[in-house]
Amino acid sequence: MQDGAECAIKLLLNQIVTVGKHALQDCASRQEIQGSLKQVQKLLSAHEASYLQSLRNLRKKINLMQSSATKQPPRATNSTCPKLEAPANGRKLGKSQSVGHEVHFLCDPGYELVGSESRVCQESLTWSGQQTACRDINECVSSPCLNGGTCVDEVNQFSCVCSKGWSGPTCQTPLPTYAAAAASTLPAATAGSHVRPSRCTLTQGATHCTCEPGYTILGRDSNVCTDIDECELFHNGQAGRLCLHACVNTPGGYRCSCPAGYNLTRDGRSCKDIDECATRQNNCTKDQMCVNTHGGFQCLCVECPKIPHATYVKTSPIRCERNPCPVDNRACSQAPNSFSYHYLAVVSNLSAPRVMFRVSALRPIGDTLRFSLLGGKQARRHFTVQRSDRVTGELMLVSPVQGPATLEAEVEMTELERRAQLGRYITKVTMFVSQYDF
Ligand SMILES: [Ca+2]
Ligand SMILES: [Ca+2]
Repeated sequence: MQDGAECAIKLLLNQIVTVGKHALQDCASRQEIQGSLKQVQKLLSAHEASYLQSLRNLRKKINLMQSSATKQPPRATNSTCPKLEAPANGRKLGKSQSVGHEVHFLCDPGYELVGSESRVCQESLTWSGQQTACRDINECVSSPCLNGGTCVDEVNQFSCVCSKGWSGPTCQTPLPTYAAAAASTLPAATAGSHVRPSRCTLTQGATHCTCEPGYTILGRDSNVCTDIDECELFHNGQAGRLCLHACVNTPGGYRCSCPAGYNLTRDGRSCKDIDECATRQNNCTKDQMCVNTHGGFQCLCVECPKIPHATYVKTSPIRCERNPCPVDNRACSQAPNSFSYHYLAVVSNLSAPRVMFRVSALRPIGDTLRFSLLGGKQARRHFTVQRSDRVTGELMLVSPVQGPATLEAEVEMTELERRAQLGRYITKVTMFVSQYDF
C-alpha cells in the first residue's frame, strides 16, 4: 500500500512539473496557466480521495485480523477440575468442580486451617491456592500452666499436670496446708475425711503410690491422699459447669445443690421447679387459687373490680362480668363488659421480644376490633400490644426482665360499629418472674 501511495504522489508531482514546464516553455497566457492549475487541483482531489479510501480499506483489514487473533477458542464443555476432598477434621463447602467455581474449607473447633481457605477451579483445570489441611491448635503454646505445671494438649482444650504443692485448672491454687499437717496424724483418717492414706507399692526399688477415686497426692508425702475439690477444679473449666446452680465438695466426690423451691434432676446437675400446686405442698385456702411459679407458688383470689356506675359478678375463678345496666345508663354501658385474670410464671432474663399472651374475640360483632395496652409506666416499659390477625391481639414482652419481679399489664379489646363502642373487654395479665434463669 505504501508503494501505491508513493507512486500516486510521484505521478502527481510529475504532472505538476509537466504542466509548469509546459506553461513556462510556451509562455502561455495567464488564462492557460489558470486552467492548468485547476486541472492539477482536480487531479490532486481525485488522488487524495483514492488515497484515503485505500487507507480505510487497510484499517478494516487490520481490525479484522486483530479480532480474529484475539478471539478465544470455544471452551470445551464438561471441563472440570479434579475432585477436592474435605480436609481431615474439617469440612468442604461447595460441590461444583467446573471452571470458575469456588470451594471453601472450614475446620472443626479446636483445629486451625492451613493452606487456602478458598480455591477456584481455573481455566487450566487446576485449583488455585494450596492444599488445605486442619491442624490441631496447640493450646499449650501460651504456657497456660502456672507454678511449674506441665501442659497436656488436647483437642480444643488443654489440661495441666500440676507440680507438688499446687492445684486448680492452671495450677494457680496453693495447696491447703492442713493436708501436709494431717499427714502426721494419718492413722486417725477415716472414710468421709478429706485426707486418706495412699496405697503404695515398691517396684524395683521405686515407690509408687495411688489414691482412691476422688483423691490425689498433693503434698510432699506420697502416703497421703487429699480429696480433689471438683467444685474448685471445674469452676470455670473447659468441661463446663459441673452444676447448674451450686456445687458442694464432699470427701472423695461432690454433689450439686438447688435453691429452695427446686429439686435436683435425675442427672444430678440440673434443677427443676417443684410444682407445689400439683403436689399439695402449698398452703392455699379453699377460696384461693394456687399458681405455680418457678421457685415458688402463689395463693391468689380474684376480686371483681369496684368501679362507679357498674357492678360485676364473678362467673369463674378468673373472670368477672358486668351486671346488666339500667336502661339509658350510658356510664354503665360504657364500662368494661368483662375482666379476665391470667397468671404467667416465667424465668428471669427470658429472651425478648416474645409473645406472652393472646387475646381473641370469639364471635366478634361490629365492624372494628381495637386492641390496646393499659396500665402504667411499668407496663409500657416491658410490654407492647400488637395485632396478629383480624380478631387477635398479642401481648409482647419487649425486653428481658431480671427477677425476682412481678409485672402486670392489661390488654383492652374494644368492639366498634361505625365508631360507636359496642363492648370493652379487659384482660389482666400478671407475670411472676423467678429469681433464677432456670
Ligand atoms: Ca471432692
Ligand atoms: Ca414452683
